Amino acid sequence: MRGLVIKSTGNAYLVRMDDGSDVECHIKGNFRIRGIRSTNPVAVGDYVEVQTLADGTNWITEIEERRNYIIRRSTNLSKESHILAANIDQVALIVTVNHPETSTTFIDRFLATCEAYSVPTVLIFNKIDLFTPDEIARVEELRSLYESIGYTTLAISAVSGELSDLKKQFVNKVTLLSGNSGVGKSTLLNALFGKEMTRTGKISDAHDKGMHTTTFSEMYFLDDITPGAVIDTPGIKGFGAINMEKEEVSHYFREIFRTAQECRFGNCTHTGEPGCAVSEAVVRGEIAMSRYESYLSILGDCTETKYR
Ligand SMILES: Nc1nc2c(ncn2[C@@H]2O[C@H](COP(=O)(O)OP(=O)(O)OP(=O)(O)O)[C@@H](O)[C@H]2O)c(=O)[nH]1
Ligand SMILES: [Mg+2]
Ligand SMILES: [Zn+2]
Repeated sequence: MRGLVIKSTGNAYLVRMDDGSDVECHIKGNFRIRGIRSTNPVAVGDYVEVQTLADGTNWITEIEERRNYIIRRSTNLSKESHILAANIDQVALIVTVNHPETSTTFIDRFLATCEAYSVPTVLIFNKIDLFTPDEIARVEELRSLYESIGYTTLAISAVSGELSDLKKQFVNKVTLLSGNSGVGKSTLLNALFGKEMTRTGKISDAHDKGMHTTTFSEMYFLDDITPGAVIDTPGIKGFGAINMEKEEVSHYFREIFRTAQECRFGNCTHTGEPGCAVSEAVVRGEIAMSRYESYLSILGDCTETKYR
């Protein structure tokens, strides 16, 4: 019978079958999907075929072709990658300018990956109840930067805020919640539901970082957003961008891609070539230095992977 994977703990999967029942399933050790090398062959959001054996155990035997998915390498150099979720309508990337601080490199690497897989992304700046005026100014500065590039952004407080604008973003869509540990993904999920659906954790006093409280991915169904759903996932540290060709990287930075049309050379990598419109726009402040640095950092990974 067919079903939808709604929870993944790494070694077991919870599948909502077409008849509405939830069934715990396993996969054979040698189960692999052609062409994708990942630590998890099956992800939340996958539609699968399940067979029940005589001993009552349930096994995933097939995965339907994915409409899309988001994949990341755990570190820049690791060859193993991990599928965050499959068949999603959008990513809500939760970020915080402090407690913990999400780096712009992380944001940009994440955004570039979503561009590569053509998944729309909403940037959600959380914990605004907590911030000093300077930190609020930083939130506004980043929001206007990403809005100017063409992203939708929101500033919210998952603990004390009014979330109706946010909820509108989730209606009729399957949304993947992602971000660093401790930014408030699970807190936001609980706030959307108005009750405790999943555990949340403290920020460590010593490091001002999350403690990796959520250890599995799970899809939650909320009446108000039906037929949409929200997928809470474990916090992630680095974001090693997926394998990209050097020439391809600029395609995933919208403003760099637009500006690159004016570069003198068609194969310009925007790293010091004469007549480079991108470098000029960076100097004039029309392209943010932080974005340009993120672009260079992914470009660096490409070179590194190639010569290893
Ligand atoms: N002041 C304030 N605290 C928040 C807000 N959102 C989350 N927190 C707190 O931040 C801490 C971490 O929240 P979680 O929801 O567990 O974070 P997470 O992103 O799910 O973290 P992982 O599961 O480890 O990836 C908790 O102590 C929350 O109460 C917010 O908007 N304002
Ligand atoms: Mg969590
Ligand atoms: Zn150029």
